[in-house]
Amino acid sequence: MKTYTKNGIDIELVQGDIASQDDIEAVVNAANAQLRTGGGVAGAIHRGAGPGLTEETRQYAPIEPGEAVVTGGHNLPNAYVIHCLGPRWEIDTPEEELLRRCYRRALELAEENEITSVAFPALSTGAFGYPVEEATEAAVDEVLAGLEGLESVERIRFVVFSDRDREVYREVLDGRLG
Ligand code: AR6
Repeated sequence: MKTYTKNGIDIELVQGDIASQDDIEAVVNAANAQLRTGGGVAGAIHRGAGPGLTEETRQYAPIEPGEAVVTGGHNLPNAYVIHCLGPRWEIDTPEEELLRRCYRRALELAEENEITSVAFPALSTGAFGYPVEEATEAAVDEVLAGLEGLESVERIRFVVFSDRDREVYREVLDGRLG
């Protein structure tokens, strides 16, 4: 794990499984519009949470790109899941604005629920096809832009799956915060 600090907030970079972040209060799901299970992050989160999660999300579906909703964590080691629908590359436009809105809305929901720690996967960069370099810059810049307004959130973690994604995040975070 690599840790950076800005505005008194810890920003962490971890390589691993979003469904195994047991020291984090809220994990973010790379959701689909129906808020059901799927591949990648959504599959891992729904498997870890169990069927109670789908029962809870049903009332909120469908959501639009850029939107987010919060639920309990059920059988996950986290109290909350914040479900974000990222944009599909070259389909949901403008992609950068919609992707940034996901990160912003997730942090707003964390604040409304007095959550202290949030872990984000690399939204939209898997099945949704958003190029990882551009997505990482948008993610990091939007999170950093929102730090000053945070009162309850003390720790934000980026969770990446692949070696390559770790390198991309590392480079962007070092460039902004190193
Ligand atoms: N933990 C952390 N990161 C992961 C994990 C995991 N367990 N699994 C994959 N990744 P994706 P999207 C990485 O496809 O692009 C779903 O099927 C992955 O390598 O999960 O927003 C939903 O149902 C990639 O870097 O999310 C939606 O339909 C990143 O997480 C759609 O895919 C995001 O990949 C959402 O697509």
